[in-house]
Amino acid sequence: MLRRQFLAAAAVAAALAGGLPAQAQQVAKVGLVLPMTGPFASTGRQIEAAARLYIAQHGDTVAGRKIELLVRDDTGTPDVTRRLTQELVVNEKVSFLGGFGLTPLAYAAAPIATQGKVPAIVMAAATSAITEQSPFFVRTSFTLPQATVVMADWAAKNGVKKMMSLVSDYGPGIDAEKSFKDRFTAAGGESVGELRVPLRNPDFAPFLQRVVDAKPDALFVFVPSGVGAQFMKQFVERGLDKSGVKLLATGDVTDDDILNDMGDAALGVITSHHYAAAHQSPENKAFVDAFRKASNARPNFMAVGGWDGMHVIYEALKKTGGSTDGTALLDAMKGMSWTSPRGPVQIDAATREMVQNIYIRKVEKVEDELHNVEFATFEAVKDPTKAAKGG
Ligand code: VNL
Repeated sequence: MLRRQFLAAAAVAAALAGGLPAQAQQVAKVGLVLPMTGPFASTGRQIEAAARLYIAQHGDTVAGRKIELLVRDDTGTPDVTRRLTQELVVNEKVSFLGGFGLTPLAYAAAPIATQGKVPAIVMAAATSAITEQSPFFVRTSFTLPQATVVMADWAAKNGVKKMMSLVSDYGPGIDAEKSFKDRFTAAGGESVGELRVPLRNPDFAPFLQRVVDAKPDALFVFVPSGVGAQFMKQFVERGLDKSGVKLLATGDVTDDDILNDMGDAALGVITSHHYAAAHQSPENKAFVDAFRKASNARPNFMAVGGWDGMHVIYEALKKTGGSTDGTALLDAMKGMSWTSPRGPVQIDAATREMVQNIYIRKVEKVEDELHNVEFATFEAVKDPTKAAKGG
């Protein structure tokens, strides 16, 4: 009894002296699991830089809690994602998870977020089914079907009759292939071939030869962020840039991080996506300028996913008054809307997916740099594969 009283008194004294363990009351840890090395390191770099910029601009204290950012490198390997995510939840007791550079990495983290009841912000990976793997997933990137159906509509309306597709052979590529074909053929177009290229160490040459032989009006392409330059190089080597086959793609291919190094062969490529560094708005100008200043680089769509992911975390904490209860935070995120550097966005309360504008863009030279210049806007597009769920 005496000992208990003594301990209680000691705790009060410590609290008065400001010595209460800060962990328990004042910190909210955010654990980002990202590919910081390996073939998809650019995705990790972009997201980390954007998250740090967000914190630098908005302060590191929200609703009385100090935000502590922990960045872990999963090298793009699902087993490593699983181990690091587990460590962040069990040992670091993070209040938020985030990152997830590729679809298999998001899948690896899903059961841990669910078990730990930790909100997990998918800032990059874009296979539609990801958010169905955990009720604690909220996505601030996009889905491939969301970007792709817009491209298919545009192609059908702009004189393209015969299409081929070429995609990386995994989740987002399969999503892109299917949404394009379904939408384009429903509009009366014809698909004359669907090509799937391995994700790891892809050699596009034999696949591109089949495109040369089939001579479609257009080729629709999805490869993940970072891989587009290699694709473009082989596209040109096969002479496809001068063959009359129009190149259409999702914006992953003309990723702003690498676009400028692709050279003039990329000029005229038409893509659909939710973000371009060249997007014209005051919010985006401020974002791009600050990002360039902090990182000496152009932000790509991964960066905007990281930036908006931090926004969701900050605003959710404000709404809960600093409570880090996972379910309360999730509720706070559902239905949230704001003006992102990409344009107006909302987290669909029913699906936990972004409702956002999808832009059609064309690669053009702007002040001596290659840019994705937006020329048409499809407003407030939902993930079409979940449209029935509404929200
Ligand atoms: C994914 C989708 C990855 C789109 C990407 O870049 C991308 C994915 C790394 O879901 O794995 O641009």
